[in-house]
Amino acid sequence: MRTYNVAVVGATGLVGNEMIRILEERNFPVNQITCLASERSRGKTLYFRGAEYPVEVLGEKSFKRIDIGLFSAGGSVSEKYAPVAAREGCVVIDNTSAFRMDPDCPLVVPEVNPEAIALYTKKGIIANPNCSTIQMVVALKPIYDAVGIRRIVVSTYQAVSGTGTKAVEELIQQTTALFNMKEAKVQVYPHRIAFNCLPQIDVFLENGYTKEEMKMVNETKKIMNDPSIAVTATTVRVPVLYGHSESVNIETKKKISAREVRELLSRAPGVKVVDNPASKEYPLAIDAAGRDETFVGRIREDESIPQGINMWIVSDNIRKGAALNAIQIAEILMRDYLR
Ligand code: NAP
Ligand code: 3JN
Repeated sequence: MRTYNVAVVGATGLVGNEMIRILEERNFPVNQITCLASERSRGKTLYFRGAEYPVEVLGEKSFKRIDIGLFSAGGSVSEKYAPVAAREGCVVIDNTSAFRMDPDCPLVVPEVNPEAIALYTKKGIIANPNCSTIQMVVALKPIYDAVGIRRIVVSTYQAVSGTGTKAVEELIQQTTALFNMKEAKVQVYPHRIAFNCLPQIDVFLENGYTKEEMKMVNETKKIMNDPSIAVTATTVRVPVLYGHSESVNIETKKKISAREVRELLSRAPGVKVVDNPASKEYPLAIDAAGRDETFVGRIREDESIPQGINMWIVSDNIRKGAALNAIQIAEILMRDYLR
């Protein structure tokens, strides 16, 4: 069986660390792992399969003899180094927004559009969608295939881990400080996140939406390969450590009942239905953390329109929302394209 040289760019970050863990968990056929980060990480080490690896500083020469590059060190790093890696023959799976809307780069969620991976030969770069988009399309694709979707209205409740290591530390620091009657320092977000909700994720755009909201709109249309779906999003940061939750309302093209949606989703890849209101069972971020599935519950008909469904979708934003999705892409890549 062929094995692969894999580089993880941003290996010391929340997403990069999870990638290394998942490569090990899923027994990905790694020949050699290269852990790359910035100057700040010089001298650090990381563990893979019980062995210790030095963190190397990312540079122009980092991709010689690398087969697969898993990038999660921010958009500007990807813009600069993904093409460098691709020129060396490394296939890049990029977790940032740098190439998501590039028509020559596939934007892939394995449960939804695995066939799109074939386009990777154009630039050697495959884009991983935004975490909030991934979990939503995993749950919506079976419904789209069954009855069509005319419109999606989504509101998100996003965990601080989506912003990275410093944001996780900030929520813990602020919560601890407030319990001890001390000052809660505000550094990462524009306002205090502890005991609060912030209706702003990423920067505001001219249309009044945030960049995160427009990522959900544009990425959903590209992944579903249907620019006619109407999508509107409100993205909110909440004081949760891991697990993004979403309230999703859809208008379908043909009528579908809540029971039929439950049945469809109970057979859908990557989805777990948790929907038992009588015993107060519905998806919770604290239960989704550390898990691979996208959890769906509170499935009910929208009684305000003839063909509407409401649901609550929860997933681990660092696993399915980032690292796991990227490695699932790599698994298809090696199985169908790199042999
Ligand atoms: P994080 O915990 O803050 O980690 C950032 C990582 O990037 C660290 O390894 C850091 O290395 C590295 N890095 C930063 N600047 C660099 C540079 N100039 N050269 C080389 N390495 C550099 O952040 P994270 O949560 O892991 O997220 C990282 C990125 O992944 C985000 O910026 C975003 O683009 C993407 N992301 C995507 C999703 C998604 O929705 N699919 C979700 C989360 C994150 P040092 O430790 O040396 O600073
Ligand atoms: O905030 C979240 O919950 C997800 C954040 C994702 C993110 C954070 C910084 C930069 C992204 C992304 O993946 O869209 C980016 C980016 O690459 O633009």
